[in-house]
Amino acid sequence: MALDRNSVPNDLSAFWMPFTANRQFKKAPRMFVSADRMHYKTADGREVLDGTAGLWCCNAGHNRPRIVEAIRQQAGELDYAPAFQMGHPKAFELASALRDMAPDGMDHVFFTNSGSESVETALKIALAYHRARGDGARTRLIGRERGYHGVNFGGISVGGIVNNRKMFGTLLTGVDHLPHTHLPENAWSRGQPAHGAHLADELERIVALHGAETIAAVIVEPMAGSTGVLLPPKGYLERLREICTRHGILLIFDEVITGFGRLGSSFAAEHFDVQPDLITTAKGLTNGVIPMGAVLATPQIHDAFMQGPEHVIELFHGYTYSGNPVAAAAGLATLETYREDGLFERAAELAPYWEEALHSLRGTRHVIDIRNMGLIGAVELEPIAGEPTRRAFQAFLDCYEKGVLIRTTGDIIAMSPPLIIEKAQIDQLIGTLKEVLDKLD
Ligand code: PXG
Repeated sequence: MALDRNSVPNDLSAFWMPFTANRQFKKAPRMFVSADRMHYKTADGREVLDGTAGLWCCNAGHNRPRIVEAIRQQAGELDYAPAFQMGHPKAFELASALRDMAPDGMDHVFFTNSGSESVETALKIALAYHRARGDGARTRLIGRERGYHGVNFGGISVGGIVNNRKMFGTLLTGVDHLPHTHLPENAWSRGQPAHGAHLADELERIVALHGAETIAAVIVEPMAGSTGVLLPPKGYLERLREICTRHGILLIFDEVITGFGRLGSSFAAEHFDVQPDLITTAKGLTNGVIPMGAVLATPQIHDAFMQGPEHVIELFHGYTYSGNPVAAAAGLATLETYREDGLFERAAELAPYWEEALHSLRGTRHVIDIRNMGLIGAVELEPIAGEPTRRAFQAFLDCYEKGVLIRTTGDIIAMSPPLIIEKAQIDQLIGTLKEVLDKLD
């Protein structure tokens, strides 16, 4: 198929696009028509360097033969099998492979189809776990300001991104929030910032207010991605863990972004050496190619459900597509690709180069902060007075015209390239951004 403007459909009206300025987009559409390794190709035939791994998900880059072939084969062999009361081999194989890759003690895997569903699943497992143990008064869920846990009702209730919440009514009750960890004194931090471990003590205040015996779980992103890359202050996650343990509260790490090598380790839990009770994943699990998510749980949680008569369903939860065969095949091929190419190690090796390149933007017009860890980076811009988000979005559009894809949230530019990125491509990404910022109003 010719990759020119003619391949853009004439009628864009039916598709109500997610998290998109629909009217603006449809006046000047930005269409990708193919992708390979580090690059997208646009409908007008240009190559665009993928500085964001799609939406933080294509960690192995695009069009990876092992994944493509696994999907093709699986679709021809077993396209679908009922997810309830029936099984198929690949879902079990993938669960085992995930367990083997996960931090010690995350032995059980519940499949979902997205990060949002993983979050709902983890919250429900946390509530049901306490109830199964006769501790059913533990119904409160604690999130954090600026947290992103997907877009379903549980997720936006514990989440702390105001625009994602305010249009949608009263949400879950019995939810409280920790303060976010973004402190001005941490500006220009490389890796984990020095200040802010004390913010975990706010959990003690919440416990004192409500009573530990009413609190089921705390959910946080070990590194907050969507809100604009907020690293956990040194000692913060450890203290959160300690307080949760002391009060019998489950700790959920939402690793939808941080899972699968983004920080240079398989999971953030391993990277920070803090053990949660539940981990939510999605995105990189299948390299973004097929929708799939998973919740990892400890034996303590899993085994609490494995009681009573054996013919009775233990957890009344699941999705038509939980462990879908084609998704499971994609997941297995993805994990093999990560391992075969040593991509998590590669991310760790590249991280210092990435850090230097990013921080070379210090002093560039409009830049007020830079943050990084692993192959993640954020460049925060001074907003235009009275017009928040506008400057960063213009930077996004200009970068796209110049052949690199970045992502913006508010006035923060976030970058998270596939873990296969080359140093010269890091230079191109950061160099283009600098060029764009230098010219931006
Ligand atoms: N938890 C976390 C921590 C996430 O980052 C979700 C849950 C929800 O996943 P699903 O698969 O339901 O979208 C996410 C998703 C961005 C961006 O640019 C971030 C996400 C999704 C799309 C864009 O920051 N995070």
